Formats: sequence, C-alpha cells, structure tokens
Amino acid sequence: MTTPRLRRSSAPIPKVGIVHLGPGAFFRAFGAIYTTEVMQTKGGDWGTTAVSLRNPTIRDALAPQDFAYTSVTMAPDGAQHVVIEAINDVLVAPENPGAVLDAMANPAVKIVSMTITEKGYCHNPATGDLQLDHPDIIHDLAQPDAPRSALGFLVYALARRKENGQPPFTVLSCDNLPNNGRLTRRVVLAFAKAVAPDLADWIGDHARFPSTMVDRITPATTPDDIASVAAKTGFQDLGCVMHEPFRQWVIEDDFVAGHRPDWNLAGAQFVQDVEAFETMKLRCLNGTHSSLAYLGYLAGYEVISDAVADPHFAAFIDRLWQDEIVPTVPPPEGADLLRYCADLKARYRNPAIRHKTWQIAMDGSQKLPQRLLATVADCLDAGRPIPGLALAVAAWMRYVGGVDEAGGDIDVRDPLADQLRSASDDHDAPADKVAALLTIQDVFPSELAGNPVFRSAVTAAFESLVANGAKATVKDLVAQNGR
Ligand code: CS2
Repeated sequence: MTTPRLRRSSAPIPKVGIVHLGPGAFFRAFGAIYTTEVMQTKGGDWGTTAVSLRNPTIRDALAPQDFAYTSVTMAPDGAQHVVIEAINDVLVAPENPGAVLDAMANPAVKIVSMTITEKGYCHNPATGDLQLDHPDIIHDLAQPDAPRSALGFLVYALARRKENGQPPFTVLSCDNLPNNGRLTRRVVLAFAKAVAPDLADWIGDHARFPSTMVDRITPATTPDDIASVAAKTGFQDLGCVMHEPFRQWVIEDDFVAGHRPDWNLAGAQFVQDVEAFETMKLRCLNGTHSSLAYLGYLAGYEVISDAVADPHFAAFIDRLWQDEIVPTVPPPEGADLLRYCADLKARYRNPAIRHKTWQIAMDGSQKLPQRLLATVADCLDAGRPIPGLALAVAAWMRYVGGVDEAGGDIDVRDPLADQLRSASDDHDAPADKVAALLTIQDVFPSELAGNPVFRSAVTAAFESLVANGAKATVKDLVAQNGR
C-alpha cells in the first residue's frame, strides 16, 4: 500500500502579509512556526509567500502538499509531530523573477524576512562592506527586472514601492550575523546607491531593518527522516523538518508603522537592543559549534552529539567557554552565561538530533569572523591566552586544505573554497600554509593576521593537528589546561 501524501487542512488560508526569502529547513522550523502560533492565538493577515532564490527543490516538495509540512520536535525522550500551514505559496526566483518583485511590491506585504545564510549578503565577511564586484551584484545592477540576489530583489521591489507611492516594507534578517539588521541596511543602501542615490535616501529614511537573534538547532532533513515521519504519521511529507525542542527569538522592535505579528505571543522577545543577545549566541553557541565541526570532522565524528560524547571534546568546549569565550561576552540583562553554556552542552548532547559536523563546517570563510575571530581579537586585547580558539581556527585551516587525516578528500563547501585550497596547496610546510591562509583578507583583518601571538598559537596548533591528529591534539590541550 502506498503512503498518502500530506495535504493542507480545509482551514481558511490567511491573507499574505509576509514574503520570506530562503524557505530552507531553518525557516520552516522557526519563523514559520512562531507566525503559525500567533495566527492560531489571535488571527491576523500574516500568511507567507516564500521565495527560493536558487532552485525549485522546496517548491517541488511542498506544492503537492499545498505547502503544508510537518514540524518534528526531537526531544531525547521522543518526537512530537505538528502540521504547519504558514506558507501559502513558494515562488522560484530564477523561473520568474518578475513574479517575485510583484509579490514584494504588493502593499499588503508588510515584512520581507530572510534566511539566506551568511553568504547571501554579498558582503566582505571581515569588513561588512558590500562586494560591488560580486558576480551576483554585477549581474543585478545590470538586470533591474530580473535580479538573482536577495539584495537585488529587496532594492528593486523597494524602488517599485517608492514609484507607486507606497510605504516600504520592513526587512527582517534572521541570519546568524552580528547586527544582522544593521548589516542588511548597510548592504541594501550601498546597492541602492549604485542604482540611484535618491532611492538610497528614501530607503534610508523610511524602511526599517530590525536586528534579530535566532536560535533553534535544525539539521538538514534526510531520506531516513522522511521515512520515519511517514511511519509515524501515516503521510508522506517531503517537506518535513526535524528540530530540537529549544527555540529563542529576540527581535529589535522597530518595524515600519509598527506593523508586525505579535510574535511575543509565541514566546519571542521584542527588545530595544539585540546586540548583547546576538553576541552571546554567536560566540557561545555558533563559536563552539564551528569548533566542534572542524575538530570533530577531522577526528571522524559524523554528528555533534558524537563529538561531545568524547570526554576530551566535552572538556575542550567547557574550557573554551570558561576561559576564552564567556569573558568576552557582556551578559544580556538577566542572563547567566555559565548556565547558558551548560544548557548548550545539553542541547548538543541530544541524541535525537543528528546534526552533521560536515553541515556546520560549510561556508566557514563567512562564519569564522563573527563566531571565532572577534572573540580572538577581544582576548588578545585583554592579554588573555587563546589556546582553544587558536586550535579551532587551525582546524578550519586543516579542513579547508581538503584532505582528511586518513588522506581522503573532504568535500569543502565554501564560496572561497578554491582560493583556500590553493593557498594551502601552494606550500608544503605547515607554518607556510598557515601564513598563506592568514593573508586572505576576506576572512582575517590585517591587524589580526599580523598579530604575533595569534600567528604563533595558530601555527603551533596546526602543526600538532598535522603531526598528531585532532583527537590527540584536543586531548593534549585539555590535559595542559587541567594542570
Ligand atoms: C550552525 C547553526 O550550521 C551552522 O553553522 O552553527 O545553524 C546553528 O545550528 C544555529 O545557529 C542554531 O540556532
């Protein structure tokens, strides 16, 4: 007997108030769920038109299900399945960019939210400047009716609203970047200025770009997940998302004309200033996540819960938090950082979440600056040693060299993958490889690259990774620290 496909219920479909760029697993496991819960509590015209910027995969998975999908909360003691109906439609930008611009120019749309990953901002990760020589930006400046980047869509849709005498929408970044709202505003205004200075002025004066801190661990969905959802619910669902129970959303309360869903009814926090929450999350969570991803991958651990089941790796992240990361983080009001980190460790340990080290290792060039290097710079300023952070950076360098500890190929996914690989391949001696990678200015600001304490700590860690491997290097570091 074939398993029937999941279908939307007969509940009325809400009117659209949100366009969301990037309907990957994270959005479906996070923002879409908050919005659904708010509409269940008090209604509202907050239906979502989602936009895939690259390919039709998600549309093709969701369309036969009328865009309904299952959210699976994976707790250590069992899973809970809930059908989510927040998405009204998925547009595929390359198939019909005009339809995307029309959807965004619709005055009923109050918010354009985004989960487009770090590289979607087309900025220089080390400086935050828009890369005007980025191929997508060059393309979009020449193609106002058929852009392909999120920035192109935002700016040309805002231009239409300006021409039509309508107010702009709020642009809501939900990506793991520091001051994500301010960064978005900066790159949008830089792009708009290159289109027309008066457009940039209008956007700067009237649009809003609140910053947000988003948090929920959501591994990519696998064929096994789809099979387990079918076995449990009796429906085949190609759009299901598997996520941890925990979620946290902190949002700067700054929306055009105050138009926004009352996401607080679903547990989000509206605050005046998000920065302290972002710093805490990026450094404590994402910083150790990336450290575990590179070291764990090299050590042969497929998923985060396997890496932290190794007592040396668990001790390593404890040390990293305690000695190097937490001292740099100003606690947000009411937060207890050591408690926060202990809770993170419990979240990493959740055996029901199979979050691949390889997945987290992706796009490291875009992630390192805010996850690890800003923390390094603060430690150096304070004269604090950085053995753990230096080891994490060295593990990234080893990883982007593309060869694992057994001599096998690593499938490195990163916009700078070729540049990183050749910087590594051009040299034989470990110290020379490190020196070559440190010259990559998209990742390392020159002041940091030239800092002798940083250079020698990363070089020593890299040499140990090459000579002894990741497991032994982590074990040694923990033993030295314990003395
Ligand atoms: C992870 C994040 O893939 C990654 O880089 O570190 O996606 C992480 O799971 C989320 O930020 C948790 O909120």
